[in-house]
Amino acid sequence: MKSSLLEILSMVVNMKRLKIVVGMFVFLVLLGYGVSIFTDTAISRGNSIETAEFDIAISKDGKRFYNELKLFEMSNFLPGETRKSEFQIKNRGTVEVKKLTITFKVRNYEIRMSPSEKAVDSTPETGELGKWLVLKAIHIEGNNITINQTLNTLNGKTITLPVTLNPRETAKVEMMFELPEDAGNECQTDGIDVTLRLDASQ
Ligand SMILES: [Ca+2]
Ligand SMILES: [Ca+2]
Repeated sequence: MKSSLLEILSMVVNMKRLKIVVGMFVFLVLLGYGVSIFTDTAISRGNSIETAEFDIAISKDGKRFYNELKLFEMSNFLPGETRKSEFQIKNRGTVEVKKLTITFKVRNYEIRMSPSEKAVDSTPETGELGKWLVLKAIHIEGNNITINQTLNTLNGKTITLPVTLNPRETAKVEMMFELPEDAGNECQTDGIDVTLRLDASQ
């Protein structure tokens, strides 16, 4: 009696399952029929977005350009003398350089203490040339920027160069240095190490 009741119950459950399965089948078939209309798809492959190349380089003669290059070495500089350093900047990238700046980093040093220097210079470890040596001006592509500041004053300063550079274009730069006539013996046999950093931006 008990087992036949269980059999009936199990049949009822199976019937319900069957109904659900059949119902789902009918639903899916109907759904299939429902989307059976004209369709079309368009595909676009191989799209890409790449960034531009931003690259400036410097050269002394305009033949080969480098990311890092020593531009000048001036020795035996005398009071009253003016000297020029020339170099070129090139836009090696793929976009226009709209802003170009030059930043100075200056370090003074003593080469040695000459006898006449010893009399007036009490700091054998620290050079004094940067107190006297003046960057008079920067010429760049026909523009003249008057600077008239000592190298010590320029240390850490950034100057904007009034030039724009299209891709592959170069600009000629001249820097005029002067050691004033009244530069005294304290800067005899002194030296300055100058690092120039050029920054380009859009
Ligand atoms: Ca000194
Ligand atoms: Ca000195």
